[in-house]
Amino acid sequence: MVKGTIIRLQGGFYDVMTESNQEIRCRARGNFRKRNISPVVGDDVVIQDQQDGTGYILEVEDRHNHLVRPPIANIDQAFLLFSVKEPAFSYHLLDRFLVLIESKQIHPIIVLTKMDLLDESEVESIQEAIKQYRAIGYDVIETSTEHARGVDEVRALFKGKTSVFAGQTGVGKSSLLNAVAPELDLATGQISKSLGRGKHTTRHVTLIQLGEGFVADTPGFSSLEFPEELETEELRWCFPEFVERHDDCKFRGCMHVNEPGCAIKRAVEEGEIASTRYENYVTFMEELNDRKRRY
Ligand SMILES: Nc1nc2c(ncn2[C@@H]2O[C@H](COP(=O)(O)OP(=O)(O)OP(=O)(O)O)[C@@H](O)[C@H]2O)c(=O)[nH]1
Ligand SMILES: [Mg+2]
Ligand SMILES: [Zn+2]
Repeated sequence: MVKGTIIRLQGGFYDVMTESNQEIRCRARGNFRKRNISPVVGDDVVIQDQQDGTGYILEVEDRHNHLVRPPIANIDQAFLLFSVKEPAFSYHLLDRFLVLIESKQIHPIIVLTKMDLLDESEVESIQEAIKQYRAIGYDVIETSTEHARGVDEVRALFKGKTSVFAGQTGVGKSSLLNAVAPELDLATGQISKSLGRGKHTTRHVTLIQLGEGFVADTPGFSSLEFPEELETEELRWCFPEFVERHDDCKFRGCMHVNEPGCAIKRAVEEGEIASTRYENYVTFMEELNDRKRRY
C-alpha cells in the first residue's frame, strides 16, 4: 500500500502521484460509489499498487476543503483570474466568486489578466475600481503575458502551497501558467470572436508540481453557482469589510438590509464600503432566498 495525491482524472482513471514521486494510473474500488464518494484531484489517497504498474484506490482521506467547480480538494489558496477584456471584466462575477471562495474559507488572490489590452484611460478606471478590493485586504495582481507583467509575483506565491487557478473560459489561466513555467507548455485557445469568450480549451483539472508547490490548471466555467450548503444568513460573513464592522450594528443579528442602526449601510452611505459590493450582497441574498423557496 502506498500513499499519494490524485493529480488528474481522465477517461475513468485516476492518476496518482505517490509520496516517492511516482505516477501511478489507478481505478477506484467499486465501493466508493456506494458510499457516495467521488475522488477528485487533490484528494489524498491510499492505493494498492499492482505488478503491472497500475493500482487501485483503497481509501480517500478526509478533505480539508472541497470545491465543486472546479472539482478539487485540499487547496491552500485560489487564484481567481479575471481578464480586463476579452472576456469583459465583471464586478458581479468577481464578487460572486469571492463569496464562493470565502464561504469555503479558502484564501483568494485576485488576478487581473490581459492588462496590455487596455488603453491609458481604461487602466486608470480599472485601477480606481480595484482599489476598493485592495482596501478590503484582498491581494490583487495585475498581469499580462504579453509583457511578462506580474508573472514573478504569481510565481512567488506558489511556494510551499497547493494553489488552484480558476476563472471563466478564455481569461488566460493556462497562458499565465505557461508564463510562470514555460516548460509546462499547456494548450491555450483563441477567444471566439462572435461570443467574446473562450472555447473551453482546458478540459481536465490537473495538479502540477511546480518548484516547491503544487498548482492546478482547471477548465474555465461559463457560469458560477453558489454552493448548495450556503445559507442566506452566512452570506454576510463572506464580505470581510462587513465582518469588520458587524459589531457596530445596533442589532447583533443584523442582516444589513432593513434593520435600523446598521453600520454597514452607514458605511455605504459614507463611501467607506463600495456601493457595488453592497448591491451585489443584496442581489446574492435575494438569489439565495429564491433558491430556498424553490426547494
Ligand atoms: N493580449 C493578451 N492575451 C492573452 C493574455 N493571456 C492570455 N491571452 C490570450 O487569451 C486566450 C485564452 O487563453 P487561455 O490561456 O487558453 O485561457 P484559459 O483561461 O486557460 O481558457 P480555458 O482553458 O478555456 O478555461 C489566448 O488566445 C491567449 O493568447 C494576455 O496577458 N494578453
Ligand atoms: Mg486553459
Ligand atoms: Zn447591519
